Amino acid sequence: LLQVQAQEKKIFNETDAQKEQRLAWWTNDRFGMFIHWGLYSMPSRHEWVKSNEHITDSAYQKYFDLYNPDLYNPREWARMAKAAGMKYAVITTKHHEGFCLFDSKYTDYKSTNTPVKKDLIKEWVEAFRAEGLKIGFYYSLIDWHHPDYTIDEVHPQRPNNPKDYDSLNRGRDMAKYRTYLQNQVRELMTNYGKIDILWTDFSFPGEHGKDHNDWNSLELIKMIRKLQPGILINNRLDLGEYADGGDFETPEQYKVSEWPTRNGKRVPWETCQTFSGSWGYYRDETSWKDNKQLLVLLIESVSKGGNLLLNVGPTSRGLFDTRAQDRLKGMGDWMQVNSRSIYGCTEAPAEFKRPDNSLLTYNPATKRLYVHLLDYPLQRFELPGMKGKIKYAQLLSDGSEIKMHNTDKGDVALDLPVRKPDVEIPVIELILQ
Ligand code: JFZ
Repeated sequence: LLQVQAQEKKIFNETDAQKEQRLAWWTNDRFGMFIHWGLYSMPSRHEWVKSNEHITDSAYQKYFDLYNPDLYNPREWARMAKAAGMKYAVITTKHHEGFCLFDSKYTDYKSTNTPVKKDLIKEWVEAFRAEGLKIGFYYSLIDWHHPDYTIDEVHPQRPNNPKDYDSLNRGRDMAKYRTYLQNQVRELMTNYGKIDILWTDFSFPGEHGKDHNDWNSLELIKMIRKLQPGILINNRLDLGEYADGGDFETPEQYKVSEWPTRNGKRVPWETCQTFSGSWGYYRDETSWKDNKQLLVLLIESVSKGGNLLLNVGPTSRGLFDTRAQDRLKGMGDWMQVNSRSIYGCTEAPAEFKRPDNSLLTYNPATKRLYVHLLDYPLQRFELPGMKGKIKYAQLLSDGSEIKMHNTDKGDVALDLPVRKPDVEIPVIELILQ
């Protein structure tokens, strides 16, 4: 028992400073690419299509039999991620449908057995690493294909009448699934070199749900930490307060109102967001966000101390569809001149008041404050309470000086150019005293 406790201590009882150190690259980099890819890119109507439409295994089989992303070129994906200003990427190695994009010893339901015949993850890891991006694996705890995985409330074969769960699940054995899960995660943590992030998904406690007991989350996290000591693990293993619940929080698809806390302390967090609503490629979806909205998501996350993991759902041919490419290009055009307000930045200290229609970020290392102008004002722009605090002000877009005047009320007024700088959201860089 003592030995077990000592081991747990070694795995979990990091000091705050050690944890901060382990997360340092991630809190600096701020912006990553999420990739949801699987058989569901073929029906092209949501990665949950199997559950949403109650599709049986045999009816879903045609996608496996035909899966052939013949235009797959992960080096091209990595270049696009990098050009957009992203520093890390997380790909679905297996989503809820159960299909593995990697060559697992423990299943036949994998890409190597489809017409494409490749370990898609292996090529992906090599390509993204070669472009200098950090590597993350998404792994679905939920599995709608494995025969031992018990039918729960989100399973494609869930019953209309809750009384039928027991009879439906006769013969299914979650203990066997747990072993499968542990085996696959071990493969992912062993066969692909250094992995920077593991993104598990997800727990949904309840009578017909799944929680940490179903995954054996504690054993899983111990194994992962042993095999990949530096790795960052998200918070979807249902570990509660144990091990801080995970290395970072993952609020999804909505904007956080303020920096999330745990026991009164601010925690590292990352919001994941889609271009259009679904994560997997969805051909007919029309709810695509525009470039400005996506930039606001990034800036707003950093302004509250968080990261953005922005999702692309590649097509079944293996391409980023043109709508996704346009948006990545939009992010890249902005990041090319403005990334100084993103990398290494965080929430601004409370002494700096946020002017109307703006978002603030702050770089503690360089002591520079960034004002993002969401609605470009006409010429005069006031910074409340900033008198005596600013050494120099310039536009990030072209490095041109912005003249400053102190006002009688203790504010600083800036003389902005009448013509809006040629970027979606102009940024003022304030070099503080
Ligand atoms: C999950 C998946 O079901 C989805 O397909 C996608 O992979 C996404 C990134 O993660 O969806 C979730 C998981 C957790 C919450 C909401 C949707 N949650 O905690 O609110």
